[in-house]
Amino acid sequence: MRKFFSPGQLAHAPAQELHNGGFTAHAETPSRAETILRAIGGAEIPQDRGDATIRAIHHDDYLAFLRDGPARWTAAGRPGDAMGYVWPVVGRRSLKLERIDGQVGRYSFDTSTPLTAESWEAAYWSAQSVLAATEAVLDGDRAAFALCRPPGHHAGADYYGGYCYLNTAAIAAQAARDAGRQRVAILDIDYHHGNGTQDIFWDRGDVFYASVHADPARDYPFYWGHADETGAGAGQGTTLNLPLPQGSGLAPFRRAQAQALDAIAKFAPDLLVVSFGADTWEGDPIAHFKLTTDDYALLARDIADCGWPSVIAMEGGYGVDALGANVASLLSGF
Ligand code: SP5
Ligand code: ZN
Repeated sequence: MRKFFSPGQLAHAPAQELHNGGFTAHAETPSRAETILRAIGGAEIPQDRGDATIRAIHHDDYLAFLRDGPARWTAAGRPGDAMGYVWPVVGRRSLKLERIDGQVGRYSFDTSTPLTAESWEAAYWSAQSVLAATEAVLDGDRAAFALCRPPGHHAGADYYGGYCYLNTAAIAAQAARDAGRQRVAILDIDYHHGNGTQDIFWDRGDVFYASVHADPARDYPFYWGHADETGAGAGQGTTLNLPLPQGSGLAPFRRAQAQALDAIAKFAPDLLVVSFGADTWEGDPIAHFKLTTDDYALLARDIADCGWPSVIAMEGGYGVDALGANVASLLSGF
């Protein structure tokens, strides 16, 4: 299987995140990518395929903010990485905000995701990695892996959060649509609900989004991912959320994934994007499922058995000691 990663994805390294009332070390570290690369025997460096597909998913003003926000934050005299401290309550208006402080709240939704001077470059190359993997699959490969880091599934069309800035799974799906694939499905098996992906395709009938994740009644991102969220308009019925309780291991996870795959089979996709998070691993420091390293190979075989050409995009996974083995296990199952 071809695998893609760019060294341009490494420099992004926020110092800390604000969580549970205090600052802690940022969990989404460059070492995550390094340990995965070692375990999978390296990766190809993607070519630069430009920003057309990125701009088809994300708003231009949002992309400009990702690029220019850190320099404006520094110019405003702020020390450290840019991070919001005021957010619009749902339904409040977003007016023409001039100060960086207002804009950073306008374009983000949590305190886990500082915006650094290196964030844009890393997110851009993370998107290039998934575009390269998508092209490989469009050209006939059964499956390809993009080591997306920073991850993507929490980023919406005009917001970042959850360690995510550009939605790589959405960019892959859009690239497949633009290449003429009529129906694309996204299977999201990160521990957390992929709120950004859901939002992006909420009212589109051409992209099916199915997610198995920790019940947002108890887990991040809380405000999305509940079972009654099913899409709207042309996308009514093309969102499927399968929340599971904390502590879930292989049996309930595999059943839920099978339910997602059944729904995707009825949709009959031309191509599948797998948003793969290894934060479902039993030892993950910020999550609470009980999958083992061997379980990933089994879950991957269940997906591969469906026979859809598949782009695998890396999402979360913070137990760095086992992260490489967990990713290698998943890829071996494919
Ligand atoms: C892609 C992905 O898995 N994003 C997950 C974002 C979850 N952020 C909320 C929880 C933050 C917990 N931070 C603990 C830091 C320990 N140093
Ligand atoms: Zn996650």
